[in-house]
Amino acid sequence: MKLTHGERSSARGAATASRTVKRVGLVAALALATLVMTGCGPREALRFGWPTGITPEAKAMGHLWTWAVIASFVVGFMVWMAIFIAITFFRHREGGDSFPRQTAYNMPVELVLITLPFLAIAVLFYFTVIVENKVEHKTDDPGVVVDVTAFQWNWKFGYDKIRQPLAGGTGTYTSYAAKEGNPFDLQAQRETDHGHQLPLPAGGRSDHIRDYLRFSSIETLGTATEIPILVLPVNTRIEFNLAAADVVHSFWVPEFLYKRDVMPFPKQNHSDPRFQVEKIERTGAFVGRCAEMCGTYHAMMNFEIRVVSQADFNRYIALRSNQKLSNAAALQAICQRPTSVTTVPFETRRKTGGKTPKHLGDTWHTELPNCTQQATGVS
Ligand SMILES: [Cu+2]
Repeated sequence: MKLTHGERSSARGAATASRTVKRVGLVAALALATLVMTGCGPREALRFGWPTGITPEAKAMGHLWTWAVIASFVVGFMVWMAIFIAITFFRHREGGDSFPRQTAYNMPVELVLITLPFLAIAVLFYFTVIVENKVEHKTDDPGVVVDVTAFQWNWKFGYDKIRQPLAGGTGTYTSYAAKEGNPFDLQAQRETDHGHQLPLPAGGRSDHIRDYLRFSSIETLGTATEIPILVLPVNTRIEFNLAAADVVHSFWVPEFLYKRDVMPFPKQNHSDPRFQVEKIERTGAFVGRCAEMCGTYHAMMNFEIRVVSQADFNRYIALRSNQKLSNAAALQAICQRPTSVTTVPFETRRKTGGKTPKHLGDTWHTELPNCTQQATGVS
């Protein structure tokens, strides 16, 4: 049987349509396969690449991000459809007028096109402000106040004050802030005690102008051979008080989904150096990094946050303050891995002989196996 011209072209049209359906099906199948093969669950996929948050603030930001991306997809889909309709149904036809019907000054259309984007902005703005207020919220009674000092190119952590009991209520604060003497002398003394002279935080200048820097009787100092581990209690409000001894750094813990610039002279730079997290919801080890380009070894300016139970944290502080144990020794005494499990110190020698360790341990389970806790020296 012979096909007429019209029948032949409609048959061709049907073939093209089925090919398009096949292609769309293939793309959808590939997308699904990618999702399944990467082991992503729906929750994982909806985070669109963000880390799992470990604070209520991080969770709120994660949800805002998820909904903002979904909203962008909806708007994007509407725009793509509008483009598709325009290029499909309103294309120039053979023998048609040179201009299609013009619809400028169509009031209802203009109003819709102005109102819709403003609505989208207003909704995004509203939820952004709600989440921002939650993230920036501070109370007067955090469980632990930590002093963070960033310097080229490492970190120093000190415990400014700790409330007892840690869990809620009106406890009393114990302060570990070093009040007497020139803090730079204290620092120099400590570094000499350590066995070898290290440069002072303020680039070796023992000047007195950096009076915003804080020093504590319990400090953890990162060096070229040791990643500083900041030990914190789980389920406790923590305040971070940031200060830079030299240039601008940035305090970033990816699992907090939050970073804040660490400024020298915060007052003169009109910056608020304090922020709080309501609580860290789980124990474990979490890497922290400098997120502001601060010089040659910026990329190696890593630290670790080690979250332990409140009882272990109390023991850790007692061991460090009463028995003057080092950070590593105190960690070991509370049955925690004494060195970082999330990152390694930067090897400054050119040849490492491939000795950089790859597997440091389980970041979710940092307890030492078969370990009994050491006495804290207090009853
Ligand atoms: Cu830095």
